[in-house]
Amino acid sequence: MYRKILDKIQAYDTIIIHRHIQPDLDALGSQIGLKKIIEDNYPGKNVHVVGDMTVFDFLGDMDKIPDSAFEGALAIVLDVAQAARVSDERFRLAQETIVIDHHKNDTDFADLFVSRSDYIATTLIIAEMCSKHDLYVSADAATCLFAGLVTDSGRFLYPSTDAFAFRMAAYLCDQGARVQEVYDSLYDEDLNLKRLKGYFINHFKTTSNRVAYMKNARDLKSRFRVSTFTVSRGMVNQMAGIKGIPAWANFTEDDDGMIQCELRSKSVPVVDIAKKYGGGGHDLACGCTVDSWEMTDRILADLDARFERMEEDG
Ligand SMILES: [Mn+2]
Repeated sequence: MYRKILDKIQAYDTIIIHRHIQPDLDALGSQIGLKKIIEDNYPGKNVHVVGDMTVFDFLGDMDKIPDSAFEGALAIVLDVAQAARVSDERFRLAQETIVIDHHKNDTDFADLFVSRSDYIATTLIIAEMCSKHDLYVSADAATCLFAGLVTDSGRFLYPSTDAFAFRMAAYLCDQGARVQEVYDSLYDEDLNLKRLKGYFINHFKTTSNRVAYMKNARDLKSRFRVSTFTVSRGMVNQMAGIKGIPAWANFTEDDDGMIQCELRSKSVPVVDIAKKYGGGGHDLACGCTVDSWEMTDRILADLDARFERMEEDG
């Protein structure tokens, strides 16, 4: 399968790399890392990265390219398989599209789909492709891939962090990944972010079966001067790692009045609940978007029912 990807890269002069909207470090790390890898191993090719940006800008910037750049180009889409969630929809203008993803979703647009839903990060797929095919991985590229691995594994804490993840971490360190630089970027926080975390810890509620949740109205963002993404994806795990709380959910109103739902669970899969409301993701970390607070109550009721028999587990 990796051979097929590399053959396609070889065949095209222009390669444009996409990933999902509101990128996390797995999306950006695999995107910017793959760009560097292609540039280093296939000199002379035009490689571009496109999409919206979030606070995670320390790995590099996006490129501004005209529509004409997509003509006859290969588009590679990373860390997302559904067209609606791809940032910069101009991938549709490309001649051919490859999707490389580790989520449990099918693709609805790819010409070639490489899916590894048992991998903890998309950057691991890129890293494995490089190690298996002896591609040169610079220290910069390795740092990008490591950033995706360390964040999508919850700093190597999530239960699905396996031997393969650690082997790939070692491989990336061997290629010169600057681990300390990644951690410095992750842990040196703005004061307003620290205060927002405090707010979460002090204000979350629990359902009768001890599912923790937060409902964040729009004004919370202006109060703490942060984005929807920061409140939604960035804060959900403030409710993680608490004895007796098997699952937690974060509901955040975005600027369009839609409510972004982030669902997390310690060990019992909840992704079917996210899917029921039009979303998806991983077994234990998934999400969906709904259009009313009433819908969030339905999601909470479903989550609460899931943990009805689990009270005694604590
Ligand atoms: Mn990912």
